[in-house]
Amino acid sequence: MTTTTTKTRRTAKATAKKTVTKKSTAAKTTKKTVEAIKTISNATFVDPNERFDISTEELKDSIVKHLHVTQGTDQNKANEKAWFNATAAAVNEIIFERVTKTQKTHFNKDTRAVHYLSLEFLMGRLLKNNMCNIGLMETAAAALTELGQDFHAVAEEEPDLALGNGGLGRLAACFIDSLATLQYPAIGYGIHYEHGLFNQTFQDGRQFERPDSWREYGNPWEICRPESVQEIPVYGYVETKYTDEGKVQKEWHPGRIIKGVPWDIPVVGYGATTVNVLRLWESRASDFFNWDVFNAGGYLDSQVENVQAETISKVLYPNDETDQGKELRLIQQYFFCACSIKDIVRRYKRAHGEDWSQFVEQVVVQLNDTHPVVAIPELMRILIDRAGMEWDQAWDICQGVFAYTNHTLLPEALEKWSVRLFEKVLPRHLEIIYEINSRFLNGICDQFFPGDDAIKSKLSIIQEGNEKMVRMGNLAVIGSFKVNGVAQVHSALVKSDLFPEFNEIWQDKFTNVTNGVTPRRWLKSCNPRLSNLISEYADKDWPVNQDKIRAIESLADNAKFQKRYMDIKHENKVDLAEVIKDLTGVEVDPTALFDIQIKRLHEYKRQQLNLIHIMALYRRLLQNPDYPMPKRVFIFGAKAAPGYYLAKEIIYAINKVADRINNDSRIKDKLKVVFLPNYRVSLAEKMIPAADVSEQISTAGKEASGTGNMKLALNGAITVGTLDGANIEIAEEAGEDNVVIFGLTVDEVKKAKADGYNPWDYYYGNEELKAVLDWFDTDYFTPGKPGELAAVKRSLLDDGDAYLCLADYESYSEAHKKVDVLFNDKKTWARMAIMNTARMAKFNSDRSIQDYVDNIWKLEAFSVVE
Ligand code: 26W
Repeated sequence: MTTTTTKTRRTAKATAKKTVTKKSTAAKTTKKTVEAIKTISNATFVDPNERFDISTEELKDSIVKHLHVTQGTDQNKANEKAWFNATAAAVNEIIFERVTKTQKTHFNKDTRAVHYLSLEFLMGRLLKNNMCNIGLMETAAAALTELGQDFHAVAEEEPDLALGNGGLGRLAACFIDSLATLQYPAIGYGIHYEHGLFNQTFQDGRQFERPDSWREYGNPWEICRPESVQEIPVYGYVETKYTDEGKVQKEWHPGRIIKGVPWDIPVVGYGATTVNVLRLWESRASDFFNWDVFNAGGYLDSQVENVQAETISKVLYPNDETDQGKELRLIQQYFFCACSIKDIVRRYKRAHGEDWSQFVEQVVVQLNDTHPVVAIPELMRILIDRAGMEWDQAWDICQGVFAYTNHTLLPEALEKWSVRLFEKVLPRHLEIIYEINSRFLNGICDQFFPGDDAIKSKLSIIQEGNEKMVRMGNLAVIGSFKVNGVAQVHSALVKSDLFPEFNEIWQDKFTNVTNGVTPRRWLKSCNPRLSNLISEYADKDWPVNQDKIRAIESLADNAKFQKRYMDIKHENKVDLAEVIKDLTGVEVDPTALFDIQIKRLHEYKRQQLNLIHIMALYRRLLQNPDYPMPKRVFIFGAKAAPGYYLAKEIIYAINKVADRINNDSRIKDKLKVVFLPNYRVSLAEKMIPAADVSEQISTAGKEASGTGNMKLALNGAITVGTLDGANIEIAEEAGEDNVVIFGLTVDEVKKAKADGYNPWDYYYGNEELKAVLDWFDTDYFTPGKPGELAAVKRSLLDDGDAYLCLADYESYSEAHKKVDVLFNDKKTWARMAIMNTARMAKFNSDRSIQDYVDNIWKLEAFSVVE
C-alpha cells in the first residue's frame, strides 16, 4: 500500500487555503478564547482525507487479505466479527507503522514528554475514530459496501473499551486524542482491566449488572510488549540498615512480586502524523513458582499466588465519586503507578544513563485526580533507595515532575487510606509519606501558620484519630508543582473551599484548565450529516481549528440554512427513535422535543429533579389533556454504582413512572419517557446528535465541570442548566439568550444551607410539588405495591434533600415553560441551536491541552518524519 507523497500534501494545502465563498466573518467571541484557539494550529495541518491516498480498491484488497491471513476465513464464510477484525487489521497496517515512526522521532529528538497517569480511560470504540483520524472513513464505507458488507453493522461488532466510569475517564480519552493531534510527545498510562465497567440491564425497571468482557475474542487495537515487562513489589517489611559511613539505608523486603505486562494501544492523532500510545498494565504472577509448596503436594496453594496476582488488573471499580477504600483498589493504584514510573525511568536512562540532572527537563507526570498519587512516594523510593539520592535532591525532582488535577469537591470522593492498610501493603511508602509530612509541617507550614495546630492537623497528610488515615489530596498538593481544577467556578472553589490554606502557602500553585472534548469523535465521527454541512461553509480544517465553525453563525437566521440544519437534527432523531424502539420497545415521535439527560446516576446530578418535573407535566396533562406543551420525549441514560442504593431507587422510579406514562392513552402520546439501558460511549454517540434539550441540572457547586454539556451543545442541543461547572462558561460562549439558565447559584446554595434549608417549606409551599411527591407513596406507578417508590420521596423530605431539588423545583419548571415557547418558535429555536454549534470552540479538548502545555507542561510539538 503506497503512503502519502509531498505532491498530495501540496494540493491539500492549496485547497485548504482556497476560502469557501459562503464563509462569513467570525462573530465576536471572547478575545482570550480566539487567541488560545489560534495558537493551537501551529501544527502543520494536513487534511487526513488527502493524507493517505488509498483507493477503495486497495482497501478492499487489504481487508480481504486480512480475512484470509489474519482471520483465517474468507468472504463467503466470514461473519461480521471477522469483517470487523479484518478491517481493523487493514487500518492497523498504517497505524502501527506510524507508532514506530513517532517513537523513533521522539527518541531521536530526545523530546520532553507528558505522562498522563489515570486509573481510567473511557475510550469507547476505535474503528470509526481511527478511520476518521486517518481520513479513510468514506473509503472504508465504500470498500465494505462493495464487498457486500454494511460499514455500520461491522462497526457495531466492536465492544466499547469501557475502562472508566464517567467524566474523568472520558476526559482522559479526549485528552490523549488531542495530544496526538497537536503532535505533542505523550503517553497515557493505565490499567489493562480484563473487565471494564459493567453492562447494565433492566429487569422490571431495576438495574442489574453483568460483567463486561471486551477482550473475550481478543482486541485488534492492542500490541503486547513483553520486552517492557516490570516486576512490582508489594506487602512485606522494611529493614533499616546503616552503611559503614553510618548512613541510614532502607531495604524493603516485599511479601510478593507482581509482574506488570504492558499492552500498547495506538492513539491516532487527526491527520495521523503523530500516533502516540496508551500503555495499559496487566498484572500476572511473577514467574516465581513455589516449587517447594508444589513438591509438598500443595499444587493448589502454589497457584494461590497466581490467582491473587491476576486479580489486580481483573476489574475496574465501578464507583464514581465514592471512595470505598478497598485494599485491592490501593494495590491497583500502586501497581500501575509503579509500573509506569519504572517505565518512565527506564526510557529516561536509555538516553541519560545515571545522570538525573535532565529528568525534570524531560519528564512531566499529570496525576488524573488522587487515584495515582502514590506515584509521588514511589518515585521518591526509586530515587533514594535505588539511585541512592539524598532526600532534598529527590524531593526537588518530584516537585518538578508531578502536577495534579482535581475533578471533584464531594467529600465522599476524596480518597483517604487507613495507615494500617498502607502499613500492610506499602510499608516503605508509608515511611516516605511520614517524612514528606513532617518536613512539610515543620517547614513551610510552620512558617505560614506558626504553632497553629488546628491548621497543621488540617493540612497534615496524616489524619489523626483512632483510625489514622492518609489523605491523598493533601499529599497530591504538597507533592505537585501545579494543581488545577477543571472549570473556572470549580477551580475557584478548590482554592477557596477545598485547599484554602495550601493556596495561601503556594500562591501560584493553583490554576484552572477548563475541560474540553474532542470534536473528532463528538462531531465529525458521530454526526457526519452536520459535519458535512459545516464543511460546506467552513474551512475543512475545522476539526483542528474549531473556531472556523463560527462561519455558520452569520447563517443562523438564514431560512435555507436553518432548514438544512434542522432537517439534519430531524434525521438524527429518526435514527435515535429506531434505537429507542430496539432497546426499549417504545415508539417515539421524532418531531417531538427530545430532552436528554445522560451521565452517571448521582443525587447531585439530580436525575430525581428531572423525574418529579416529568411527573408534574404528566399530572398537568391528566388534568388538562390540552395543556400547551410541545410533544416531549424525556430520554435518560445512566449507570448507578452497584452499591449506591438511592441511585438505584431513582433508576427504578424513572422506569416505573415511564411505564405508566408511556401506556396512558389519555395523554395521547404527548409525553414519553425512555431509559436506555447500558449507557456508554458508543450509545452517547448515537444519542447526542439527536438531542434538542441538554439537561445539566446539578446543584450549583457540585458538578466540577461536566463534559456531556459541551458535546450536546456542540451538536445543537439547548442547555437547560444551573450556573454550575462549565455550564457557566458555555452560557458565556453561546450567549445567554441561547441557553436556559435556572436555579440557585453557588453562593445561594451555600446561603440556603447555612440558613438551615428545610425542604418541607417548599413541599407545603407548592401544591403541585406536594401532589407529585405524595404520588410516590401510592401504588399508582407500582400497582399493588404502595410506597414502592417512597425512597425517592424520603430523600427529598425526611432526609433533608441534600441537593436542594425542591428549592430549585419552581425555577426549573419555569425554565421548561420557557423551553416550550422557544421550541414552538421554530426560527428562534433553529437560530439558538446553530449558535451553540458555532460557538463551542472553547470547549475543544485541543484548547484544554494547549492550556496545560502553556501553563503546566511546557511541551514542544514535533512533526513526525514521513
Ligand atoms: C474514589 C472513587 C472515585 C472515582 C472517580 C472518586 C472520584 C472519581 C472521579 C473524579 C469522578 C469524576 O469522573 N468526576 C468528573 O470529572 C469530570 C472530568 O473532569 C468532570 O467534568 C465532572 O464534573 C466530574 O464529576
